Amino acid sequence: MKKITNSNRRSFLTSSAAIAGVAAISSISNFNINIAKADHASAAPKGIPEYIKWKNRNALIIHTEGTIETHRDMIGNGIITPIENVYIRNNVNSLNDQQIGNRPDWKLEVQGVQKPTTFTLAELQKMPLKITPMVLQCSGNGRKFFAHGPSGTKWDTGSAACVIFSGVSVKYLAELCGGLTAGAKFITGTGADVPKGIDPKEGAVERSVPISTYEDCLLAWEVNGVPIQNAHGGPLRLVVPGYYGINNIKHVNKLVFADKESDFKMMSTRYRVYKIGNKATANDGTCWEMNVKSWITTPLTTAKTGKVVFTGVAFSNGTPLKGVALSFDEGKNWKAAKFVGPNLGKFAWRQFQFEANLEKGNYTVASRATDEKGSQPKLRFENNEGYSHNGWLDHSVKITVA
Ligand SMILES: Nc1nc2c(c(=O)[nH]1)N[C@H]1C(S)=C(S)[C@@H](COP(=O)(O)O)O[C@H]1N2
Ligand SMILES: [Mo]
Repeated sequence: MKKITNSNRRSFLTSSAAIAGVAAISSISNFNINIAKADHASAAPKGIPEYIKWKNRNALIIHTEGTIETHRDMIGNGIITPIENVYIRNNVNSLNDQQIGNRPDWKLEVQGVQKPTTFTLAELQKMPLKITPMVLQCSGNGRKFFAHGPSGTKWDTGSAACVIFSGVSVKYLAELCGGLTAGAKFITGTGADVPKGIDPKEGAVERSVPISTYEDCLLAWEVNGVPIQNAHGGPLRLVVPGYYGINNIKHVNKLVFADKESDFKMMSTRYRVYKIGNKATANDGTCWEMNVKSWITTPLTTAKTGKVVFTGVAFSNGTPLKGVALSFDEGKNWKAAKFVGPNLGKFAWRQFQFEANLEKGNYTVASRATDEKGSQPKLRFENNEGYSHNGWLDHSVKITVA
């Protein structure tokens, strides 16, 4: 087993930057009713796997049974992505109702605190609420642009969404358990969706994030105002705002505060950012904080001459956004777009718009977001697995104006 040394470890963001409800008991039964509706809609639309038949077929690109993305222009214009349109990425099949059992009885074990305690969902739901609008994005979003053909789903822009998670603060829970044990440097969450017949160390989704996320993390049971569906990790999900999708553990049943990262494969060698052709090691950067990113969502192919309104989204790891600019000449000149709609907090994305007056012709239009730490780079950062792509050139759109 590889010895893990944490001192020289950095999140990919850092390394790439260097290179370039308080639910009353009575309402818990309603939770079950809502879930039943969502997970048991009458018939699955064509091409939609049975376990997510409640999803909006028109909004989705089905890569495989467990990897489904949102069309670039189907995230909606209301900042928050409708849950029927939100992407799905499963390493392991989602738990079904039978595996989950009676939802209020779902158990979460908390360790690495003064008084290790196991809580039920019903108990968590009586605690003070923490509500966080945030971007959920797979670390492989944009992988389709990598020319070396990395294995894994060839996501375009659609393994990303902006959603609102509601639950209880991880810090609140730890304090209820007498506080952290001395020397806690990481928060580790484990999913109950352990593949059958495989050593959990090899197959279970267990990830660690730095203790610096302590104040932001939550254990969520609702998304966009409804109980978290099975496919999105119900009944309880660890949410780490500003961090890539994989750190947001679905079906979480264990939370550990420790001085070391998990030695499970999902942490030690998966989701590592390393040179093309190399093998992953636990010393390569891991997919933690998201880098600053934006993309245009409409128009994507054609427009009429005259006034053309470009719309898109921009976000960061929580570092305040300064703005978004558009270029029609591959980055020689940039013009400021304006943000529209309310700011839902540092972890949510902002929608931007830009009005252009365009004559007949072909245009390549790029968007570039800037936060207080810097701007999106022009090019992707090449890496074996095709992670963390935030280059503006690949994400530009080619529009024919007629
Ligand atoms: N337990 C568990 N958590 C998980 C996963 C999983 O397969 N099992 N997939 C991860 C990955 S890679 C991503 S991108 C997000 C996807 O979340 P979504 O399917 O709700 O959109 O969940 C993460 N959390
Ligand atoms: Mo992911």
